[in-house]
Formats: sequence, structure tokens, C-alpha cells
Amino acid sequence: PVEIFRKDYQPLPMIVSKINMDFSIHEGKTMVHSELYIEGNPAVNLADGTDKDLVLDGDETALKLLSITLNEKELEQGKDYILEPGKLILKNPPPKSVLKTTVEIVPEENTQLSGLYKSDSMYCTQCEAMGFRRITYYPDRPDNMAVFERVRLEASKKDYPVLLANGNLLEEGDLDGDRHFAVWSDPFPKPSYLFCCVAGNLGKIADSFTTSSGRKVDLQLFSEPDNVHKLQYAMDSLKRSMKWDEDVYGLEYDLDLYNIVAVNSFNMGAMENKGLNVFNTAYVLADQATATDTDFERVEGVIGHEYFHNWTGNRVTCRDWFQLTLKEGLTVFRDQEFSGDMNSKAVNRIENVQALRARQFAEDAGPMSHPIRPESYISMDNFYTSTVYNKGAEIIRMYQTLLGKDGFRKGMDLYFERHDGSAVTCDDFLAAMADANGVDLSQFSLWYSTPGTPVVSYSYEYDQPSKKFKLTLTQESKSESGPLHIPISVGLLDKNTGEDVVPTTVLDLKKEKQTFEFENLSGDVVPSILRQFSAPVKLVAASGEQDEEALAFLAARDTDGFNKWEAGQVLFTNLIFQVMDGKDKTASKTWDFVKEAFGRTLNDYDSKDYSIVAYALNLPTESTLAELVDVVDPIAIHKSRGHVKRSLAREFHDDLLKRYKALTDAMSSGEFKVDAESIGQRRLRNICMDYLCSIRETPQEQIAAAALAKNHYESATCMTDKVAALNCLASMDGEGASARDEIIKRFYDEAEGDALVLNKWFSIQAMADLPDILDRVKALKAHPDFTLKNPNRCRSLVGAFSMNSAFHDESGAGYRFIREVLEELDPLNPQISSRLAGSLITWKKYDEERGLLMKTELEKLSKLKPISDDMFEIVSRGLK
Ligand code: BAL
Ligand code: ZN
Repeated sequence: PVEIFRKDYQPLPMIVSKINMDFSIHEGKTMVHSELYIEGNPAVNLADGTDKDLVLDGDETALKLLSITLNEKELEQGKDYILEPGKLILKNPPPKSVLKTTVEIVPEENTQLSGLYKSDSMYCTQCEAMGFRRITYYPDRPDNMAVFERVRLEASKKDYPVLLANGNLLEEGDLDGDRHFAVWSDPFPKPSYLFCCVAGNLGKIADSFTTSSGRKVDLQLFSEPDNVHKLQYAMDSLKRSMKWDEDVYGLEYDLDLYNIVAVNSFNMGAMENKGLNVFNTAYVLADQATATDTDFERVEGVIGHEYFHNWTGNRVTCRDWFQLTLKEGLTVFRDQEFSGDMNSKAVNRIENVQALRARQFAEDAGPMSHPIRPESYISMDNFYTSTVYNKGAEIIRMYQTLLGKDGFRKGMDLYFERHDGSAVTCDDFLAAMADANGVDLSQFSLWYSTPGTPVVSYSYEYDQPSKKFKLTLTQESKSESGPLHIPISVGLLDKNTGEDVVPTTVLDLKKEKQTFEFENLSGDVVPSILRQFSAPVKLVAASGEQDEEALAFLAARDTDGFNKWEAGQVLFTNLIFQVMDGKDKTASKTWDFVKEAFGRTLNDYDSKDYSIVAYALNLPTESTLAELVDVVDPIAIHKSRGHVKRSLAREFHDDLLKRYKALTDAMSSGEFKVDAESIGQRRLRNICMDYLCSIRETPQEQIAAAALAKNHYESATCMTDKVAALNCLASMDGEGASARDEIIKRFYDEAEGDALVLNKWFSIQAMADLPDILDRVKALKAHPDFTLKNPNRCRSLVGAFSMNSAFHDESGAGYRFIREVLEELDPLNPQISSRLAGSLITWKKYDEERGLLMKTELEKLSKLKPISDDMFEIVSRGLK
């Protein structure tokens, strides 16, 4: 395996400016003919006489080279070109040459799902980051932008009636022997990672969108014929995305056609190929019977995300893969803003920060910690990370916080004005933001090179005589070039009235330690710090202990929705850790604060923001809690959290039941909707059920809990409620076991083979809290519906189990199981195996015995022969 470094970037001396392709698809063998129009890179001036070789990437494990000519002359290996592992080097081709190659590939054997492969009955491609080199020899790097002028596909008409590629359809027709063809052309120059073609027997829905300048764009969404009825929500989301990008950024779609294809076996969530997005079915198919509210939200978000890439990613792309966050951080930020505008901004912010803390903070605390712009990689696939995506989005959000919405828009406009049609760097983005606003962002640029989660500590004092409030902030980060520029949004609330006496103000924390003064106050105040989570940092009290009275005050009265929720979460967290430390919670003041906040929220029947109420009642997740301690004992965290949950459920049993029933009544007559209010009602009712079902120490309680959840399941009219009920039932034992088994079976039967519903069936069981969980997971792995070849199915069982605290059973059996699965999976699909290996590499975070058991399995994995580059990189980093 070779490590590639950002500092070694060199532009290509020769580039491909145009390409024509011809795919002849036959069962078991596809011939790919390519014509590459080569020219000198105008941006590179080499001295006369210097060799200008053209390095073409090609994965020799996938490509069988059948012929190669340059300007119609056959080439001789060793003389005209050299074949090396992963490369074909064309020696000094004259400028303005045409290279023609023919290769044979076998998509049916492509289990890596990178390049051209078969997903069930359809052929499809995935080229980002480096899949195109598994289709043909080509400079497979994003700075080579070429026009794909003619892409011709030919296949059996009966089996593959739909033939698609990027851009516009030029021609189509029938051929002898039940075959047909289609020719596609994409006028926009693009890097190879955005290439796509599809051949299949597909159904579709069609619609159109008229852009703000009056152009009609045809929209087509394809899936296997059985799933066509589940495409409507995605279509509506697409039209909302197109409108939103025009309204917010003045960005219009540029082709006459926008196609999306739903694919069952897909490594990623979706892919933004120009004019032809490919979607993992999980992120595009949704209907009442099969999708949860979270699924609907995700479909809208990912449809938006891929659509927004058309400008931030496709029209302006990355110069090299180290710049991935240039398009991903920016596009995640754009999809988050879109989802916030379509639904609830406050709910959206809470969900995004929860995800960031649970995944990105964990990643940044382990051996895969890297800056949002990494310095090196072995396999780029390993860097499609929460850091590049989600922390990257937080960095973009900070630009907007610092420059304001108008300033940010000015920066975006200048970015497109300067770079439309080119492949650029994160520095170019920063320069556009700085120049458009006339500000110096050089200190801010350190966010791109600094790994780790910075810690910001605060202390404050109010001086009564002068009526001044002083807030001192201190930062600690891994930046090697001095302190970061951190925007800290702060508001001050009057301690007596709760009034916002200083509305949200952005403080520029630029030094290691800074004191900010607020004058002319009329009395003492409570500060609300890091409102809206204005920077991806950990905020701690300098004294080491938060003022719980202030937290209780903020949980009740903060005018900033995010910090109101956050204050409650900190109180919950404190209580859970006190229980973990063996403290008697009833003697603790925290318990009183928690009870007060919980009761007030639960009994607030005035608020119609049901999701916010639900999230305020929800305890922090186990992974969020794990991020807050130096040595993680996942079983202890699980137990303490469970204890606090049950204590609250007992304390508020009657109120929970009352709220549950009130919501049941309120919802009983309504038709199914996926608007914020309906989603919120379901969310809140399901949280009430979850608390109520946690009370099951005695046989009577087990019977009551099982009856409640079973009734919930039986009266459910949508997947959200079915999943919520099954989630509760799946962990029931004792007197609840028969209801559990009955509903697990029913859920399976009612799925009627629907792949996405079966994924839920697998994952809910894999996450269950049962003593014999590992045996159950092993039995599920042997289930006829389980396969390692489908990434969604694989994640739904193996990935889900790795998040169950029982994975960390002190016997080490969970770790052993994962290692055995990974040994089986790595030869099939390294992208997925290396992802799942992430569950073992954080061994240093755990207590010594567990850490050692995890490390032992990692060491065994490192001896895998052969081992994929992806797995090699993760395991080696993990063992460092
Ligand atoms: N570009 C890979 C999939 C995505 O982030 O949209
Ligand atoms: Zn993306």
C-alpha cells in the first residue's frame, strides 16, 4: 500500500479534454471501448525536451486490456507504453493525439461495488472516488475535467430496456438479436468520478420543473418496478430543492434532464453524478407503510444534498481528493439549511449536533482523527468521514456566523464567479469569502489543518457596583500555528425576569484567553454560551463544575432553542455520571433539577413544537456520553443511563401515560402526514411509550409493558409507530418474551420481502438489550435473508450490533465475532469492511482489559492475507 500526501500534488502535464465511450453489455462480460482526446495541459509549462508522459490509472484486477492504439497506430508495450500495478504510462504522446483502448470487464463479479457492477438485475456504476479506473484506463483524478461527448450503451432490450448515462439523450435504436442502444452526451466538462451509466429493467415516475429563467427541466426517478410507488416523496423533495437553491443562492439547474436511479446494493448514501444521480434505495424510497419519519427526513435531506452538488461539487469541483470537504462540507451545510427551512430549524440543529457529537467527536478522539482537509491517505475511501462531511459543514457554518448571511452569500457568488467550470482548493473557497467581504480570514484557515475537537472553557463574574458582566473564554486545541478563530455566540438573560437583556452576539475568540465585557446592565444575568452551537468545540466550565442552577434556569427559560435543549442535556448527563459513580441520586440536587425540568416539559401542553418537547425529554445517547469520559466502560454507561431512564419513568408514570393517551386521542382521526407537527406528535408519543416500557422489573410490569407496546404495534398506521413498538418489544424478556417473539415474527411477515423493511427487522434485533444477544445476532447472520454482499443488509446487522453496548461484553466475544465477519467481508467489499473495522480501532478509549481484547482482534485482522488497502490503512492506524 502506498501513502499519498497532499504536499506532493502535481498538475498533469498532459490531459484528456474529451472522451467517447462505448459499452457493449453481455451477461458475464462487458466490452468498454474508449477514445481519449489528449492535449498538453495549458496550465503547465514544461521546458522543451522534457518528457510529457500521460499517466492513466487502471485497476488491473478489473480491466483486461484487449487493444490500444494512438492516432490509429497499434502501440507496443514496453516501448510506447508501460503497464505498472494500477497504471498505464503512455510515453510522451504528441499533443492532440487520440488514444483508443478496448478493455473487457466483468461487472457480475464486481462485489466491491466500485466501477461498473451489477445490483440485483441492473447494471450501474459508482466512480467516486476511484471507480472509473475499474471501467477503463484514464487519468482518474478530479483535476482532469473532460467533455464526455458520446457515451454509447448497448445491451439486451428485453432484460435492460432502460439505458442511461449523464447528460442528454442523443440517439437510441434497436439492433439485431434483441439488442438496443442509446447514446448520451454531457456538454459540461467533468471529472471521471462524476461519470455514470445504468442499464436495467426499471420503472419510473416523471415530472418537470420550470427554472426561474423559464427553462423546463424534465425530472425522472427510476427504481425496480415494484418500488415505483415509493418515489413520490423524493420527487417532491427534488422540486423543493431546486426551488430552494434558486431562492437562497440564485442557482439554477443547467441541463434539460435530471435523472435519479434507486439502487439496492450501494456503498454510499447516494451519488451526485452529473444529470444522473444514483441513490441507495434507503435514501430515496419512502412511503407510509415502509418508511419512518427519520427515513422521510433523510430522503429529503439527501435528495437536496445530491441536487445541491450540481453547483457545489460538479460545476466547481475539487482539485484533488484532499480537498473533499470543499464540496462535501459545503454541500452538507447547504442540505442542513435546506432541511431546516423545510421543517424546523431548531429541531434540525439539535439533530445535526447530536450526530456530530456522537460520530465526529468520537472519530476525532481516536486513531482516525484528521483535519477536515487530510494531509495523507492510503485509500481515499476511508476519508469519506464524519470529519470531512459534518465537521466540514460546521466550518462552513462558522463562515456564515462570522460574515452574516449576506456576507456569506457574497462570498458564494464570488466563488462561483471565479471558479465555475474548474477544479479548485479549500484555499480558493476561503479567498472568495475573504475577498468578497474585505476581511482577513488567515487565522480562520487553521480550521482546515487542525485535527481534534477544541475545548473552550468559560468563567464569568458579575460586578454589582459597576453593573458589568465579564466572560472569560480560554481555548485549547491541537493547532500547531497558534490559537484558532472561534465564533462564540452568546446571549445574556436577566436573572430575575429571564428576559434576553443582551441578544445573541458573536464573540470572536482569537487568542488563547480573552475576556469580554458587557456593560450597562440593570442587574445580574445568566449567560447562554455557544448558542446554536456556533462552533464545533467542547464547552466546559473552567472550574470543572457547571453551575446547575444556571443550567436549570436556561433549561426553563433560554430564548435560544438549541441552548435550552442543551442545558437539559447537561443536567441529564451530570445525573447519569453521578449514578455511574455510585452516588445516591435521590440525595443529589441534580436529580431535583432534572425532575423539575422533565416534569415541566412533559406537562407543557401549550407548546406545539412536539419534536422539541420530545428531544428535551430524551436522554443523551450512549455514544454521546462515551465522548465525555476519559476511559469508557460502555456497559456501565448503558446501565446508568437505563437506571436514570427507569427512575424518571417511575417518577412520572402517570404523567407519561396521560400524555401518551392525550396524543393517541389527538392523532386518532388525522390522516398520515409528514409535516413537522405530525412527526413531532409521533416522536413525543413514542418517547412516552419508550419510558413507560422501561418499567419492567416485576412480572406484572413486564406484562403491562408488553401489552402497551403490542397494542401500539397493532394500532400503528405507519412504519414510525411500528418501529417504535418493535424497538421496545425487542428488548423484552421474562413475561414479555412471547409478545416480543410474536411481533418480531409479524413484522417479518408483514415486510413481505421488502428489503428496506427487512433491514429494520435486522437492525432492531441487533440493537436489542437481551442477555443472549450475540447468539441471536449469529443466528440472524445465518438467516436466509442475510447477505454480506448487500451493504445495507450488512450494516443493518453487523453495523448495528457494533453499536450495541453488548458488543463490548467483557468476554470479548463481540469483538471476536466482528473480526470473523470482517475476515469474510474484506475480500468482497473493502469499503464496507474497513468502515466496520472502525468499531475496533478505538480500543485505547476503553478500560485496559477491554482495550486489550479489541487490540488482539485488530492484530489478527492485520495479518489478513490478502488484505485490502482500505482495511490495511484502518488497522494500521488503529494499531499505531
Ligand atoms: N459524493 C459522494 C456522495 C455524497 O456525498 O453525496
Ligand atoms: Zn456529498
